[in-house]
Amino acid sequence: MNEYRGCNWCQHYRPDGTCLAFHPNPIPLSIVSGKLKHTEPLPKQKNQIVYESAPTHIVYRLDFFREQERQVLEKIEIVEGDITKLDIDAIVNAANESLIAGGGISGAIHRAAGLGLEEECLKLGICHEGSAKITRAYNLPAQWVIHTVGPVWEGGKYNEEQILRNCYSNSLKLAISYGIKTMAFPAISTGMYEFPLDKATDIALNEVKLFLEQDNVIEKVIFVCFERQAYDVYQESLKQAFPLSYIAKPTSLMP
Ligand code: AR6
Repeated sequence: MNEYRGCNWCQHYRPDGTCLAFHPNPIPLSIVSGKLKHTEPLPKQKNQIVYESAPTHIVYRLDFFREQERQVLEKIEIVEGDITKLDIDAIVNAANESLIAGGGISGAIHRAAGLGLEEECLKLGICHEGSAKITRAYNLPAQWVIHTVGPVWEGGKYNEEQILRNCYSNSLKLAISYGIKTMAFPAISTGMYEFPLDKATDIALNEVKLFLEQDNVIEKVIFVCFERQAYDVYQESLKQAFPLSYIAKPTSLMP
């Protein structure tokens, strides 16, 4: 059976023959190297990593992506705790369509904010899945609450993943239109709505990353985990979403 040891640059194993360095739009290794087709190694490659000199423009491109990724990563934080305690511009509520207090995080936010929040929410009417609405935060330390309604997980057949993406992108768009610079997200839909946590954290990090790549207004996005287990899952997703920052840069392309 053919052995494959990974790309010269990211040195990461990709069974599909693409280079992780170019995630989320990976390109075939044969194009990255410009020479070898790494998915079908030559006999002399057996049991050794093959190094070859990289065309200058490829190295330049990789450095460019690494720097771009680093700038986005600096704006992301993952913390364990209670979102209602955060003294930042906005916290996001994993709400229900009527925006009234429920269990889980929406109950905690409404309790801490006081009745003013519910009164304002009632005036806003229905908030559909994937959409977001904004209110003042009343007794909370934050200034604003962005309410977004995640999908109920039903096995993934009803566009749940796209709806969850919309929750993140619509919350971020709304934040920008209110001049919000620092905001915190909970793990939307992963409680009562039963969206699988690992899928949800991948979506959350990738959607926020995509957004921050295009936007310079938001300075900090905090992912708040209520439990240690969620924190660990977020950390794993972070590595996947920012491969260039978590994979050691080869010191030399030629041994
Ligand atoms: N701070 C941070 N995260 C929290 C907090 C908190 N104080 N409390 C819970 N979480 P859920 P959903 C986490 O059920 O799945 C409500 O009743 C929790 O551990 O609050 O989107 C609404 O009214 C979980 O990871 O929201 C809706 O009816 C995540 O927040 C429905 O539940 C989301 O859990 C929404 O369900």
